[in-house]
Amino acid sequence: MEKVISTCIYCGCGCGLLLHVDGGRIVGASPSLTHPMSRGSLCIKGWLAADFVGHPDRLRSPLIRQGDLLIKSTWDEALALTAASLRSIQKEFGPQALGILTSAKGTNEENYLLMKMARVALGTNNVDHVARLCHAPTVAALGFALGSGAMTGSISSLQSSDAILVVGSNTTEQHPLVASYILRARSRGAKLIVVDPRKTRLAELADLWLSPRQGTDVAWINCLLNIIVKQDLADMQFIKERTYGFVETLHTASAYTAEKAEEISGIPAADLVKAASIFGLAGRGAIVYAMGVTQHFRGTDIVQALANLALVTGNVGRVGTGVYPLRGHQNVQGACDMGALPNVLSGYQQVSSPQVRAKFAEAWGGQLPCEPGLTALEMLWAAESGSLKGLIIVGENPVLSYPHTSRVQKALNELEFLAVCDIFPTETTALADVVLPAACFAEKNGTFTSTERRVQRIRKAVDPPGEARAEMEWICDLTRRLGAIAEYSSPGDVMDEIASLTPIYGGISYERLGPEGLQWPCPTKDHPGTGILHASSFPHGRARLRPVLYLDPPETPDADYPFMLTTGRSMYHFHTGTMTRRTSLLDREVPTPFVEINPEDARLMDIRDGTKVRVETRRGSVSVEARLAEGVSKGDLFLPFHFSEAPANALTAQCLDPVSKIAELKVSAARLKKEAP
Ligand SMILES: Nc1nc2c(c(=O)[nH]1)N[C@H]1C(S)=C(S)[C@@H](COP(=O)(O)OP(=O)(O)OC[C@H]3O[C@@H](n4cnc5c(=O)[nH]c(N)nc54)[C@H](O)[C@@H]3O)O[C@H]1N2
Ligand SMILES: Nc1nc2c(c(=O)[nH]1)N[C@H]1C(S)=C(S)[C@@H](COP(=O)(O)OP(=O)(O)OC[C@H]3O[C@@H](n4cnc5c(=O)[nH]c(N)nc54)[C@H](O)[C@@H]3O)O[C@H]1N2
Ligand code: SF4
Ligand SMILES: [Mo]
Repeated sequence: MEKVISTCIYCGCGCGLLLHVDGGRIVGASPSLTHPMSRGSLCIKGWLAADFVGHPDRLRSPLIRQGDLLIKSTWDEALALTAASLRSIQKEFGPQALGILTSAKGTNEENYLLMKMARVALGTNNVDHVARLCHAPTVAALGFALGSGAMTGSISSLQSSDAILVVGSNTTEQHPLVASYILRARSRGAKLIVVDPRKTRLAELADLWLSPRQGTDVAWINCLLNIIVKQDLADMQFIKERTYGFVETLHTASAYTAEKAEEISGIPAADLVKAASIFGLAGRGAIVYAMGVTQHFRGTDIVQALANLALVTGNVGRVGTGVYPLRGHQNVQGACDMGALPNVLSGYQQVSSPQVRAKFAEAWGGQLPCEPGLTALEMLWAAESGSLKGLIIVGENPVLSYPHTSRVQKALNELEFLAVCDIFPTETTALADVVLPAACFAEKNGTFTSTERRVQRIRKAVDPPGEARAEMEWICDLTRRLGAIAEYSSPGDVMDEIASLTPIYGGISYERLGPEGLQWPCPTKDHPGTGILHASSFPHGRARLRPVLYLDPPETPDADYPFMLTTGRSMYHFHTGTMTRRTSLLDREVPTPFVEINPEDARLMDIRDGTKVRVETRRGSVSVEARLAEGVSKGDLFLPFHFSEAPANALTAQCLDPVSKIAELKVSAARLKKEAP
């Protein structure tokens, strides 16, 4: 049996794993003992990461729509039709009528080639991906505050913290290996504060659990900052030497007394004082956060508030300190790094800069559009209104994963041409004119960049099924059919080009990427990579504090819709379930959709575990089983979005954060009805 060293396909932890191959077939996965972060551990999804690879549902040949049916075709027919359709739209309506949604499941090389295709072959900056619904507020707020949207430390650095503040992250279930480092710090004596409306497993293990009302985080974060400064626990030297904006920020935060913050967030004032003193007194404090922070209509402000808190306490740039946005998909960090975003090229180089455009134009041989493009949801709105006509979707399932399902379906149906590339048939491939079958992570070469900025290789262990191909082949083929240049001999060759154009990846090459990978910034071929950012300075000199005000969420419970609905995840499934619902051991754990409800609320409505209920919002309704959960606060409901038979996004709205354009996915007013048995 052969063991091929690779990287896990699920979450941003980026664990190292070995794929076991026997007779040309994949038979299992096990942890890499030498991986610098995961060190011989994997969570349940990692152990089972190879299970879906040989599943009989895999897409095996390109498909072309004929009426209601998707009919088997050759690659040449599918790509010829795609190229002809895109070219005719481009000719009639201009390049802004086209767009690409790339994949956080794809490799760096694939994301780079897709954003290049958008820019030089289609002539548009309309390129984006699910980071828009995930950490777009982080990219915006930390980019502004710290000069880089990435995690400032390394995951292992967390074990040296004295106090860890975990906000809106169900870490043990969604980033299990990060949780193991937090718990290691905890067992060393570090103080753990968890802020989540739900009592998560980590909250149960915390020194202090704060349970805010959904969407009120700015109030308590400002309050902590205020108390810390008033109690003389701020790092005045750090503030003076390394930041701007302290006076204005403190001025705004001073309005958030413990009493005021209690009134807004529901967190008892005494607990806020306790949290401020734990975090303020810690020599090395770290802030870890995820979707409970970002997926709000003012997500950018909440991230900024957390950055303010880290800076005022001097907790950036040293081991055990830092701001830790937990990136979700295994390569969402990389997809952003590669410039699969409408306003930047690879390495966050602005498309609006003439110098940047000239550099890429020279390397690529073509002109680049200068106007920033549309974000993911804006592309769908443009499709709905008829100004976007042609779209390529690679490795995303927006019909289930984007908010307001009926509107997403309508928008995709309005398109003149839709091509979708996936490894499985999905709710989104079902709407396509052309479906392209992809090789999965075990069937191709490339790199993923984990949440700690670690660039790591994946390696081909087995052949893809049927006619399925690594994306690189068809992306280059289509780019050429559209009249641009795309000649590469291998993914390593693409990485060499990325390195030559992208300063933070400048020293990265396949030759250098051993089992440990390399953490960017890695600017030169002899640079060892960077574990901790901002040790002595920030990319723009000093960090920027910015005052943020609390605003009520767009929808709050009322007499018609008395519950506060939040959506999220379970440990056993990944997003829209395309892979985990085809992994029998995972599907066995959570086979059906459910909504979590506080037992007391359930009792009042005569609802028991397993009672069929209908959850309704102003957008739509779904039918699920109730699950009584002590951890869910009274008046709240928690609904995972993994299930096509009860799509959570039928209920969510498309209310966007004005800066990052993320949607409010964590707060909707809802009502609950018992269904007839
Ligand atoms: N098993 C599994 N792991 C995954 C994924 C998966 O689908 N399944 N997805 C990956 C991806 S892409 C991502 S982005 C991450 C997401 O990882 P997480 O962000 O940890 O997951 P979520 O369940 O979306 O929400 C996190 C928590 O936010 C809390 N929350 C909701 N509203 C608020 C609020 O207003 N304030 C605060 N403070 N908390 C709030 C919820 O109660 C929930 O416990 O997980 C990654 N890992
Ligand atoms: N209500 C609600 N909605 C949410 C969220 C929430 O918390 N609540 N969270 C949001 C967040 S944080 C995220 S990240 C998104 C996730 O949204 P998506 O990324 O759209 O969800 P996935 O189901 O992970 O879709 C990935 C697709 O890639 C395919 N795939 C896997 N490997 C490959 C490959 O190698 N090549 C290709 N071409 N395809 C591949 C999979 O089969 C799957 O169809 O959902 C967002 N939507
Ligand atoms: S923690 Fe994340 S990367 Fe590690 S094995 Fe689990 S799903 Fe994979
Ligand atoms: Mo995500």
